[in-house]
Amino acid sequence: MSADVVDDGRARVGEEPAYGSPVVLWRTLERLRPPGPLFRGSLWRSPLRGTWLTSVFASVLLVGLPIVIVTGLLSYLAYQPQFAGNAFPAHTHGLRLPLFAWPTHPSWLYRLSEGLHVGLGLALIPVVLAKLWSVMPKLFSWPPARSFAQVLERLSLALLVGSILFELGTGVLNTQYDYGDLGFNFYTAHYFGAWVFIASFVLHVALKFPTMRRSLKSRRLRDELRTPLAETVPEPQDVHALVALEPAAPTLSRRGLLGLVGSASLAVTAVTIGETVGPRSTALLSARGRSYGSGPTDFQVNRTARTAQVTPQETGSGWRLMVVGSSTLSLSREQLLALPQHTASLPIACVEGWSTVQTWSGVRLRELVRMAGTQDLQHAVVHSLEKAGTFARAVLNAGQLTDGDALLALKVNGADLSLDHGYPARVIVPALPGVHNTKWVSRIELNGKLT
Ligand SMILES: Nc1nc2c(c(=O)[nH]1)N[C@H]1C(S)=C(S)[C@@H](COP(=O)(O)O)O[C@H]1N2
Ligand SMILES: [Mo]
Repeated sequence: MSADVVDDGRARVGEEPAYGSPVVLWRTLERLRPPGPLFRGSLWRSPLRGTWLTSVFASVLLVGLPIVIVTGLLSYLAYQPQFAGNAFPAHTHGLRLPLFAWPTHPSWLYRLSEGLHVGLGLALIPVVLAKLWSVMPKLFSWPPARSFAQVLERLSLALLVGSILFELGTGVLNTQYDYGDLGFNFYTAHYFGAWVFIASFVLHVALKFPTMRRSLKSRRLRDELRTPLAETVPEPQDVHALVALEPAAPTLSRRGLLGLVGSASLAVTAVTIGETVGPRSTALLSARGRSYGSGPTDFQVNRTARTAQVTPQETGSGWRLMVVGSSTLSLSREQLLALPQHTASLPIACVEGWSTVQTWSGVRLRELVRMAGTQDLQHAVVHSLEKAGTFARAVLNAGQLTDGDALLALKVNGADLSLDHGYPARVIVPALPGVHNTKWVSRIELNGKLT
């Protein structure tokens, strides 16, 4: 039996099913074809669909998606899930990567990796959609499978398509909702979805890579980019059953389609990149395109003091910072300001992709560690005045506590922190994910209890 039957889902009644497969089963399926044109392949008439076109989109994703995957896993590692309660999936069960102490150098490490994760993830959405469009007819091929091997292949495709859409969907929601309640834990969902995606992606690449390579060699991109609409003809029929059986006349050239998808990617980037580099006002698609007044404290605020239910009473003259080590310190803001001050230009890089570099001044965390004293510093649990909320506490590793630029910041850009930016004091540590730069700090427990 020829290979074209195996991979072609379209009607070929009368041909023999794959050798060794339970003939009756596939035959029966064949007869159960739903009525209407959808499952007959005649509805899909774009003359542009074909293995080469799909392979072009595939090659872009083959380069881009691994970067999104690796930076996503880096984000997981940066959250330091070895410290229980660090705002990351408490329930990752066996799905843990080898964990290590997340470094503090270079200070832009998390800014770059998370900016790439979110920025590239968004820019690839048009390419993912284009590739799904290009293989649409396969979704409606009938019978859905002609062998058990094909059943498995199609199941893995369902997982692949389902998980990429799920990851893109949850990712976009998280960038748009300021950690609003999505009705589920974003971290857990995105993390487990990622593993389903990674597994099905690796399998898919392993199965399809030879086809993609062969197909990319079958036409020259340069020639396609020179072919106008008038000369646009369908790709030759092949075993992959993507080329329309009854192609319509082209209304768009292949270069037109590639240009459209490429422009869509560039457009997404153009209206989001401002949240990381460039003027923030250009970040039209970003939930952080707004302004926070003028002056030194005019930069992004996700969670305001009001939302966090932190009141001016709690942050007023009665506020004290407790540092619990071998001894327990209680320090007023004046006492903190009287300690040696250090200034550093450091980013806040949010998991949502936005970042901003500001000039922070305050007391070095290691100075506080020295003053309170501790034996064998492993970590510190930082508590906020905020009572509820995922980020009311964070755990820092020893390197993050002893880095010379790691601060309990009291000022930003020469001015007192604003209440929304964490007044009276907040944590700012180089290369630390935004979430762990705790605002409205009330207590720092050296080697404190992890829960
Ligand atoms: N107490 C407290 N600290 C917090 C947060 C918070 O919700 N509560 N948000 C964190 C997050 S997610 C980021 S990105 C940074 C900057 O957040 P902001 O934009 O709300 O200032 O502060 C972090 N510190
Ligand atoms: Mo964040």
